[in-house]
Amino acid sequence: GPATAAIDPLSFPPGFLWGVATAAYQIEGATAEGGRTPSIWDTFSHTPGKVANGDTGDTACDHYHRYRTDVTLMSHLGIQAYRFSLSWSRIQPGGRGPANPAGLDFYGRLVDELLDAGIKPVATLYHWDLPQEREDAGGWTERATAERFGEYAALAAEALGDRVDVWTTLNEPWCSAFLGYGSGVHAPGRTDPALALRAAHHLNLAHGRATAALRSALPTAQVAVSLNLHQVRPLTSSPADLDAARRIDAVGNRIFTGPMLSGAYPADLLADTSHIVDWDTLVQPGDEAAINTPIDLLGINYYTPAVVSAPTPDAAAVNHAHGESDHSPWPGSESINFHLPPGETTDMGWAIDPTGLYDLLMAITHAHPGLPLAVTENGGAFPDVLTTADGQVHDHDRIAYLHKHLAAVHQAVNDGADVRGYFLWSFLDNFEWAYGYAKRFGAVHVDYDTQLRTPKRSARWYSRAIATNSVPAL
Ligand code: GBH
Repeated sequence: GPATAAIDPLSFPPGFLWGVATAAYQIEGATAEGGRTPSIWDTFSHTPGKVANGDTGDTACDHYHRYRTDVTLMSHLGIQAYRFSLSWSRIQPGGRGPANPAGLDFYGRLVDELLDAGIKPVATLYHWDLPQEREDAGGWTERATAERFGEYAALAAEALGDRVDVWTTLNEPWCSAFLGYGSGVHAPGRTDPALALRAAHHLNLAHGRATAALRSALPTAQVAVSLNLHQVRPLTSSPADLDAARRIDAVGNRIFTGPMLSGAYPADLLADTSHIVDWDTLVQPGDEAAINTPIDLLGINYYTPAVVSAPTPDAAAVNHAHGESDHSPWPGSESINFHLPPGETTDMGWAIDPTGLYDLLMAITHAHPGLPLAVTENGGAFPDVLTTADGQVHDHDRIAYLHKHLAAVHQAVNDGADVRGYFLWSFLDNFEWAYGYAKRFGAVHVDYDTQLRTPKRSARWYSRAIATNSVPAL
């Protein structure tokens, strides 16, 4: 009502950037067009038993062919920025050698369309779709992949840098390393804690190499990385639970923020995992300095907190945080217990807890004062209620989720966190990795038979947030 509007308690600072996010393999389809070669997600999704319902990204949202109307839809919703990812194997088939003009052309056309619509492009170089040929050569477990990634970054920067001035190197390297090579629930589906730690280091190095390549090609570009930092909470304040939280924070968060932001791997992480990997041969002289190349902004992807307690012998077997795998994604901390906090969950079974986002933004602000931040992903999967009467998708639970989390971001900004923007995950319902099309994160509904897009009620609500630069009432 008018009283609320007059007080206007939840306004964001002027210039706060409102966006939506997607990723190449989750929306593009057209996996064999324009010279694209297979990625590890093509291989994985076509391997029986790896993805729910045998779903693949072969067609996905057919965005490769529908990008123009998708941008028009973004424009109608008032979206200010679009965070998308580039498919490495479209731009550089096989992950080495010269650029593929058709692949670059697709992203060039997408970027032109965005700029015409007044939408800021935010390009992510890597959202989990490693060229299969690179995996056949060892993938992220091999140092050479980091070097190849730097070369790919240079090609992308050269072709798109005149029109894209915000870049992120990696999306959630924790998932690439520990779900890809540890628990195996993501591509390439390997399950070896030593390989997972090697992958983590090479992803860090890849971030450093790509940042250097972007800097030298594009001196004025903004360079960022998106991390799924875990908001780790001990179940109780017992010393054993506190130590469990410290260990998960080390191998979940500081394994990336340590070298990226502070120039070194944390000593406690090295001690916790020295029986698994020989860090002295893995980390070569100069690596930590290369990974520490300054960034302009840290992207934080947040969905749910992690509540942990002391290790027990049966933990690995009952741990819900391991997903559909007998293998832990937590090298050296396999027996730590993860707990689902009481209260509401999303369709993923993840606890809905906006205080986790607030605490995360404040913790990173205290640990790295002055570091500009952005929420580069936040959102929830909810089953859609599609009413035939008015053809609308009444996703009130998603609106409630967004409302609470935006209020948490607003509170963090008020309390001193330098949060520059927020990207809703996701623009469209899409291929939700191991869950296939069964889980819907979109603000826009996708009918996978017709490819019809229908903005949900949450998309309308988000439009109002953007138009008012505030958190609207429910
Ligand atoms: C992001 O991953 C991805 O960047 C995006 O592509 C994806 O579609 C989106 O989120 C939704 O999944 O296992 O119960 O302890 C997020 C991956 C989610 C992994 C939270 C760790 C912990 C929940 N992370 N998860 S639980």
